[in-house]
Amino acid sequence: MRRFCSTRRLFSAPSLHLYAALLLAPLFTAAPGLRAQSPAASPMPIEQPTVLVSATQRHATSLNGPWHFIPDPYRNGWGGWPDEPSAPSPNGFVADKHFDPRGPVQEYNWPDEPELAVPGDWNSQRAELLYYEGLVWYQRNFTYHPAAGMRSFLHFGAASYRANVTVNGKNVCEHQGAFTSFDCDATAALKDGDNSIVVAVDNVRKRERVPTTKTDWWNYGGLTGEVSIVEVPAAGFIDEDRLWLERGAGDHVSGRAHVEGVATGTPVHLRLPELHVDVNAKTDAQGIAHFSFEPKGLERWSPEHARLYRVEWQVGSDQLADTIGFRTVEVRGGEILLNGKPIYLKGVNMHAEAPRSYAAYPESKSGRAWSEADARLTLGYARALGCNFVRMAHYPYPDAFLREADRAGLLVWSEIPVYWSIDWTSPEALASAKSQLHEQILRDGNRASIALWSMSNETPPSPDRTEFIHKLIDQARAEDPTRLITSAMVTPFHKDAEGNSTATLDDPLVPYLDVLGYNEYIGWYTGKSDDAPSYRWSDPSGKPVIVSEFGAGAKTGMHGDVRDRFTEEFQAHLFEKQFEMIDKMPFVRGTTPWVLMDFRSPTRLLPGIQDGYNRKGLVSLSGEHKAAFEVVRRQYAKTPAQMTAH
Ligand code: GCB
Repeated sequence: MRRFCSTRRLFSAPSLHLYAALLLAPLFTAAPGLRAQSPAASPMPIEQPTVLVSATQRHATSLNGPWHFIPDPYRNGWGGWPDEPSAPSPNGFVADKHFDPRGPVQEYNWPDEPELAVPGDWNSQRAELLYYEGLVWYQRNFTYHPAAGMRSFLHFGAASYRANVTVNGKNVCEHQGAFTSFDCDATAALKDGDNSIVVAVDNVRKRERVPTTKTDWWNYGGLTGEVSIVEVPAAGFIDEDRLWLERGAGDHVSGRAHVEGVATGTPVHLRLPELHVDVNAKTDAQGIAHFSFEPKGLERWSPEHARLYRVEWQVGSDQLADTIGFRTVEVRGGEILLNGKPIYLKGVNMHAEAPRSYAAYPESKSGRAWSEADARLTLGYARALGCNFVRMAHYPYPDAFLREADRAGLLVWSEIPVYWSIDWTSPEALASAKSQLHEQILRDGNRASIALWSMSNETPPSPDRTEFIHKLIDQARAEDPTRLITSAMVTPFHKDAEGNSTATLDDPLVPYLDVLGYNEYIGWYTGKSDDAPSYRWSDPSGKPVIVSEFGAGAKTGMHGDVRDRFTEEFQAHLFEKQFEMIDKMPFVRGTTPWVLMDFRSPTRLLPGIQDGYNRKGLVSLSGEHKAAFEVVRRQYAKTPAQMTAH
């Protein structure tokens, strides 16, 4: 198995392999010193997880449901020193031992430990874990019968932030990054019959992690995505597949599939039955088969016509099916083009926060969203607002959200959690940002909805910051040249000669981006809502701009004057004035008000009003529309021409 399997790219260049290996090495390779201090460490080498693209489309054995858990603030479960080893020792909680009063000292007992629902963050399931940040051990038993000739991968939708996975006492993989999916090859550790899996999940915030120590959202911990076992033929299987429509005239579709474990020249079969496409290609020395064809009668995917096609891949006995839409996105001058035509992005910001009106498990109260039902409900609010676009702030969202966006015809801004002040000179932070970007592009590369990869949000300009993000931009362009690159930035305001507040969109990142995102909070953090229409904006780059955040807090049901903060009237009035200003900014090609729905944030403390929630939602967590919802809906009912007629 490849050591750095997760670093191989569909659009790879040889140099990329090398730098990815070097950069990701410190994250994933055990420091020799640490290993040496842990004499009881498992002798079995730990494989790095891979990303099985389209894993959720394969037949799988679900491991969702109740798992036992042990919160471990003193980190005893590692089974020895050091405090944070590269892998759990068999002396620790990974041992599926049962307490015996006459046996040796045993200070935990898995069958009697309490349970948490998986998927699910631990914070929202148990009052005593609401503020818990640290190490939690998860365990469950399951019966499994490995099929002959198959390899078995443990699929994790997301685990926040670091996960060490152990099967039957054997370490099978470690992953870092709270939001992206990963797959661990557990073939050698699984047994026929009863099995035990233990996952150490640690969500401690650290300076060198991405995101870092401060965010305006809850640091949900736990197995927050679905867990399953996915089987693929050992003789060879597709671990990456991607198809895309080329920019330019005609309907030219290109594609690639990587097949793991086969000889050069292995045939790969691709069918799109609705388009009567039936083509073959052979793997090259890297295991990649390249495709190129021009289907007749292709209907392009768009918000008005979210056409998806069934796609079937086959290599030997491995079969993989998906549904994929075909469209192009590009920038021409100051325009964003979808399928060659200018589009105005009527959007809204989101968090992957589950609404309270839907709970997959009765004991869960909102928390990190993960399911198709969460996606349908929240993206449904965006559709009701009249959106053709959502900004999935500030981190990669569950696969279910992107698939729902594909079906709902919502274009997507997808982001990595390079948020506020990252430790720009830390190699570990850069490696983490790169691996999260890589895993996101790998998993979501086939989603027609994703138009923009966002590299960052509100990062204070400095040469180190710009260099860090520039590296991410280079990586994103190399891994996916079919989408646009953006970042959400902020700009200071100055007074011009007439006393008007002015802003120039000239962040040092601008030259590297295709589309500029600018966040501003006129009327909330700066200035007065009524003054917004007098602000003067200039965009010297001529690039299209998305006003990527603007908004105000409002508690549902709180009413008062437009000058009273946290009333619905204040929020609605602010949006009216904002749209008056934005409609006069000729370079704006999209807006995403902050934010679709209220969400938990430990920094929002105002008693009786915030109570631990950011209240800038247009919708409350129980789904009630605030007055501002209607203001945004009315704005989005206008035609682009009405919005840009100055
Ligand atoms: C911002 C951030 C966003 C916050 C928001 C707020 O600028 O990008 O993450 O939640 O403001 O509510 O202050």
